[in-house]
Amino acid sequence: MAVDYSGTWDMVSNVNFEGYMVALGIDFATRKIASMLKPQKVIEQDGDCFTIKTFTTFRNYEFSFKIGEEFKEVTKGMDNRSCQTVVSWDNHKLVCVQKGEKKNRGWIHWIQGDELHLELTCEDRVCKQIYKRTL
Ligand code: VL7
Repeated sequence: MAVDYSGTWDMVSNVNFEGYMVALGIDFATRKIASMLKPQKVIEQDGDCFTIKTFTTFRNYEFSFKIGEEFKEVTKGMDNRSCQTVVSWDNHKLVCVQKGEKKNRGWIHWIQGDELHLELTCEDRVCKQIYKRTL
């Protein structure tokens, strides 16, 4: 395995999370709370099988997938929509497409040095987050 995402990662930067949440239709009050959060990601990777847990003091989200297998994802605790979701490798990047009511929805993860990068897209909004490994 050329790249291993496993580990515990703490958010260090979050650009345009507001725009991403607006695109998802998240209400004002929830956006104000969510914008203050510093999520922690716990990723378990076994070959092509992943579990990504996103923890905050407000809400948590857990999501498991196998590369190339499309399944129904319900974004519970976020915008509570159903998507047909599939994650693929693009070289060492993890590319997720979330087909559903929202156009152009998905995310990309990659590792750069000791950083985990995440780009979240919905419609014309892109949020860019960076995480560092917990020491
Ligand atoms: C993306 C949340 C905003 C509602 C709560 C905010 C709590 C934490 O898609 C994500 O991760 C992928 C890639 O790592 C794996 O599932 C999580 C979080 C964006 C969208 C919606 C605000 C309310 C957020 C659970």
